[in-house]
Amino acid sequence: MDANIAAAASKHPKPIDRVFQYGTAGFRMKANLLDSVVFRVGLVAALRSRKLGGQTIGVMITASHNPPEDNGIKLVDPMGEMLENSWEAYSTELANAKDEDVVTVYRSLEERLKINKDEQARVIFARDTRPSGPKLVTALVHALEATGTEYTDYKLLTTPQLHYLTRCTNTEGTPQSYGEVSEKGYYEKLAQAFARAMKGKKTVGPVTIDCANGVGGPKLAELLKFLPKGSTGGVEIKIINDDVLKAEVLNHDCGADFVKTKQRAPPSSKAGNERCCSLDGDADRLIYYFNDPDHGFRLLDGDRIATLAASFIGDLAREAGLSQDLKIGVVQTAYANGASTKYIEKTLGLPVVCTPTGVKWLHHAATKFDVGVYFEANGHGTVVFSQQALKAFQTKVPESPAQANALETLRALTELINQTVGDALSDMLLVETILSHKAWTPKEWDLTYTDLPNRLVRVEVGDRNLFKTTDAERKLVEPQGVQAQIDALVAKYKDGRSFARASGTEDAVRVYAEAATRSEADDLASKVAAVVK
Ligand code: NG1
Ligand code: ZN
Repeated sequence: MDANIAAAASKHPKPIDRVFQYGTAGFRMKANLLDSVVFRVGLVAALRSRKLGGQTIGVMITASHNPPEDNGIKLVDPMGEMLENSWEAYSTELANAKDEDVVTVYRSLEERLKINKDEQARVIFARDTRPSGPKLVTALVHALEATGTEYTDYKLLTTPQLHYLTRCTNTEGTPQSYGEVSEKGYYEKLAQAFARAMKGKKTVGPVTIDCANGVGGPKLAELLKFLPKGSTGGVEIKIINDDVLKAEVLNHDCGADFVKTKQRAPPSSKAGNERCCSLDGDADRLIYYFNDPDHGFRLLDGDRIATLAASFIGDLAREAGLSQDLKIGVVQTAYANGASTKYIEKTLGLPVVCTPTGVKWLHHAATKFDVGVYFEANGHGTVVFSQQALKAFQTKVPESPAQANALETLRALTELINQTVGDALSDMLLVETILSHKAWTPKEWDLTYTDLPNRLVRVEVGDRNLFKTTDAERKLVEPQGVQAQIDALVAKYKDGRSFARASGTEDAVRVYAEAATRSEADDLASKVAAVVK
């Protein structure tokens, strides 16, 4: 086998002088630099599977919201979660090995991690619509074949679909079965759960969905075939930006990242005051928005989706007579708007936990609750339910028709929500369900609280690694003295809050600031940026 791995590795040489790092979103860069990385991640996937007794590991080739010429790769653990933290370092180690050392490092990891050499490795994989995808798949397959790994190529999928399939594969035939192991099984599960959760409620008008010209377009079209039709019990969906044939239009002037960072609708969106939403390039982020006749463009971001979901599930738990038994909480990052945090704590009366940036941290913190709602402001998130919550929804004997109703809706939500990872298609159906139950237009949703004006600035610095944080990235411990300067600035602004941290995905430091007025938020951000620079 060593000879096979060495021979295959030599077909995927590492670019000289490149240092790779498995970051928050796996490995991500210009696609033409990725060949060796993908090959080696294939080796890591095989090791990881064997370490876990032959459970199936997922591999996703995507660069999400990044431009079309980029690509990336990340690993999915058996229950559909992000790769366990310590393995990021092993992936990084193998990705940076010299070509001639690949086999040695592979064997050394096997030894250090006490991996059984005879265990059969199993991997499933998929990719998004980028033109570089098929060639990278070839590199991955070379690694899987050289290591005698059993694999299934699911071709084009959204990232959350691959997470779903990974979990289904590993739970098939057990009491924890997560669903049928097929793409069709995913659509059927979502569609049936949506029909149950809607309970014949009416959706208020159509929703326009911008698919970022990514893989979400064809997959949403497929999902539509399974969803109930008509505004009663169903939803009318208008799809825009679903061109996956022209490579250059992916994420260009459209998609969730565009809408969130530019704070405006895609130019292609002709929407009036009806609700619209945007997916990102691999359909794991979702952002809503609409044009308010009085106030113009209004963004309903991840914080809004979190508050909407938490309030709805909190109400249902109360109606079901379960609020005393279940701990419901919300997990955010420092980028969550301060007004949303206040709304959750004060109005909804729910606890909020803040974690560092990166979905794996949020997900982990959310599992500490019975119902853990987590979202990054950029629209990536989901809801996770504990075993105790799932059991309570199944076994609680209702004492009234209203209780029975609430319990049935809760059960449907546990099926509708993709609990493995943030999933734009599942999250969209969740939002549509909640708006229908509340008979809300986006305007009512928007009125639940008022965002504090805020500004996010990207600051180019000499060395971003000098910036070390604590307190869920809200405070700098290094460089020394910088935090004191930020604190002094913040103190001068009403409702002021600001922090600086090194980006995990770009070579820059990000400065976030919010304050009572637009001009104060801008002012605070630029002053903090000047301190950091
Ligand atoms: P970095 O570059 O570490 O700020 C960005 C996003 C995260 C997360 C990751 C992974 C912001 C401010 N940061 O991280 O929320 O989604 O990318 O995609 O949006
Ligand atoms: Zn994404």
